[in-house]
Amino acid sequence: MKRVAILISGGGSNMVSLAKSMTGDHPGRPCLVLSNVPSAGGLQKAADMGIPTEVVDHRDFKGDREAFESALISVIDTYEPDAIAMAGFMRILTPHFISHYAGKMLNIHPSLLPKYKGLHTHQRAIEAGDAEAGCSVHEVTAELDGGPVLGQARVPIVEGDTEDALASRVLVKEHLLYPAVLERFLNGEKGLLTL
Ligand code: NHR
Ligand code: GAR
Repeated sequence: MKRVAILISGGGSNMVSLAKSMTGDHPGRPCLVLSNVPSAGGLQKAADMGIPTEVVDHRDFKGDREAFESALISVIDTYEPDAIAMAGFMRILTPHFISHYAGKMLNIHPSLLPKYKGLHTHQRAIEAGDAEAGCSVHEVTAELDGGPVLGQARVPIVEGDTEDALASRVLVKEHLLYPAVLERFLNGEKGLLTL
C-alpha cells in the first residue's frame, strides 16, 4: 500500500474526495492531512474520517519560506509518505521543498493548464471571454503550475457566469478527476486522462 499525505489550506472538499476513494483495491491510503491554516475546515473532516492531522502555520515563520518548508518536511516525513497530494494548498513552494519530494507530488489547479497559472483563474477565464474552463491535475515541479499535466476535465462557461458559479461547476469535476488521476499515478501510469 502506498501512503498518501494530503496538503490543504481550506475546506478540503478535494481532500475528502481523495480520502474516500482510497479504499478496497485502490493502491493508496491516506496517512496524513496537513494544513498551513489552523482554522482550515478540512482538518475536522479529516479527523472525522480517522486520518491523522497536523498544522504547520506559515505565519509562525514570519516570511522565512525555507524555515517554514523545513518544518513542513520534518512533520511530513514522520508519516513516511510515498506520495503527496496538494488539494487547495495555497503556499508557493520553493525548490528546497520540491527537490525533497521530486516525482512524488501532485496538485489540482482550477484551470485548463497551461492557461491561467496562479490565482483567480475563474475570473480570468470569464473576463477573457473563454467558452470553457476546467481543472488540471499536474505533477508539482519548481515551476508554479508548470509541471506535466496528468489529467484534465472541462466545463462550459455560460452566459452571465460568475466566478462563484463557475468555481462550483468546476469543483464537481475536480472531485471526479483528482481521485482518478491519483490512482493512475500510484499505479505508475503516465498518460493524460481527460474527463
Ligand atoms: N509550488 C511549486 N513550486 N510548484 C507548484 O506547481 C505549486 C506550488 C505551490 C502551490 C498550487 C497553486 C495552484 O494550484 C501550488 C502549485 C498558491 C499560489 C499563491 O500565489 C499560487 C499557486 C498555487 C497556490 N500563493 C500565495 C503565496 O505567497 C499566497 C496566497 C494565499 O495565501 O492566499 O504563497 O493554484
Ligand atoms: C479547489 O477549487 C482547488 O482547485 C483550488 O482551491 C479549491 C480548494 O477547494 N486550488 C487552488 O486554487 C490552488 N491555488 P477544497 O479545499 O474544497 O478542496
